[in-house]
Amino acid sequence: ALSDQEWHHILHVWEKVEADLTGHGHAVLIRLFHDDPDALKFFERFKHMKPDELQHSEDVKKHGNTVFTALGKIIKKKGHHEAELKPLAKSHATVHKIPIKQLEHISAKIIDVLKEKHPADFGADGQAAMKKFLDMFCHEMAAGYKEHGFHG
Ligand code: MNH
Repeated sequence: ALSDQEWHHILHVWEKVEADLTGHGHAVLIRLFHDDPDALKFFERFKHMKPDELQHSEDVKKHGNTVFTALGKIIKKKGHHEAELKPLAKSHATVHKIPIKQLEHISAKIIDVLKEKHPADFGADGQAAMKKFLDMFCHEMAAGYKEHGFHG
């Protein structure tokens, strides 16, 4: 579990993120698709797009907002996020079929983007706390996956 101090660090940088959830989510998706073209294959709606299209697509921006809104809802529960995480694990296991490896990839991109956009509000302690949270998130998603018989 995370300490109060760790949640404080995470919520501190998240307050900055919330000024532009779409921009942050979009930046993370673009980074994910660029660094790991395999990630794009899971998105029926985006997989035909070229890098330049992805960059400008309103649909990709909207999905960035969807992802970051969901993540923010989980973060704000400070560990009491069962009700938010369970449906996400279910959809990603049974509908989207996203390997846990991909969740680990996006987690690394989230940290990279926050480091770049908020150097003053996301120092070593904040980065460590966010990593701990995202590790827990991936771990709990994997546990949820197993309940649905998906061993991605
Ligand atoms: Mn993901 C849909 C949140 C990581 C692929 N994702 C959704 C939805 C939410 C969401 C919310 C819409 C509701 C639902 O279907 O459950 N996703 C997240 C979060 C993370 C995440 C919070 C991690 C952080 N998702 C990933 C990763 C991939 C992925 C990693 C693939 C590499 N997600 C999808 C796909 C959809 C989706 C595919 C369906 C998109 C569509 O509408 O066509």
